Amino acid sequence: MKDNGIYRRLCQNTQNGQKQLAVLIDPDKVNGSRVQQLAAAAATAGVDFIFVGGSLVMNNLTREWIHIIKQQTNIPVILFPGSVFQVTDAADAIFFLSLVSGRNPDLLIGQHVVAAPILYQSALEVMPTAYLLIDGGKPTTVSYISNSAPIPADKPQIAVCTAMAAQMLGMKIIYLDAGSGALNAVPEAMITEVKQYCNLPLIIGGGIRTPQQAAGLCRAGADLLVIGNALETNPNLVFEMTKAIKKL
Ligand code: 1GP
Repeated sequence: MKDNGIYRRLCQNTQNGQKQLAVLIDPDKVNGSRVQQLAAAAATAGVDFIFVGGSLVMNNLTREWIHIIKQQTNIPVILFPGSVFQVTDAADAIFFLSLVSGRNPDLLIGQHVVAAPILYQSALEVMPTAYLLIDGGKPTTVSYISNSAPIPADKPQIAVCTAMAAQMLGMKIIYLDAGSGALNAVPEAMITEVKQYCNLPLIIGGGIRTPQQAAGLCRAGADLLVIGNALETNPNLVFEMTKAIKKL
């Protein structure tokens, strides 16, 4: 298995209490010039990671967009794939996501078996990640496509037990996602409780729109925030977002 230093960097920043920001680029929601603009803004703002992927992707542009990103910046690019079709070794690493909040065997282990031989031969760093879908106030593409129920937002104990089990199974990252375009981000109380019981890097995404909200989620215990929609429509928001979390 490859070590491109990505997981080590995530852990180091987490241990140092340095809050991190990732820009999520969904290949379908942007065109080439928007990708270029987002990557350039991310580089200037000091963003930590760029994620590329989506739960349902119609255009086969993942590889092309990563090449554009790589021309703009050397920020590590991590695949955030909705399916095995999005795997490309143009990126530096991949979240090997297991949808542990759901009970769909294909997304717990099935797709992983199909992807394993491809990943084995690729240059990607593979990061085993427990992916927990949290109810964000409306149905999202990921809940529909994954055919799985999200964890209710007012049941932090379910998230805690799920994250604990994932850590005991040897997963290396916990990712709580309210889903792209969620009305409500993951509740701060849930983040705090999960962080209390798990000492893995904690990623939070879905429905994050303002710097104030981002700061609150970091104070609650998030180590890395992921923002997609809000930056796709306004790339310059990345400057305020990084300022808000880096000063914590
Ligand atoms: C990634 O689902 C998030 O984890 C992205 O959500 O597009 O709402 O920022 P937004």
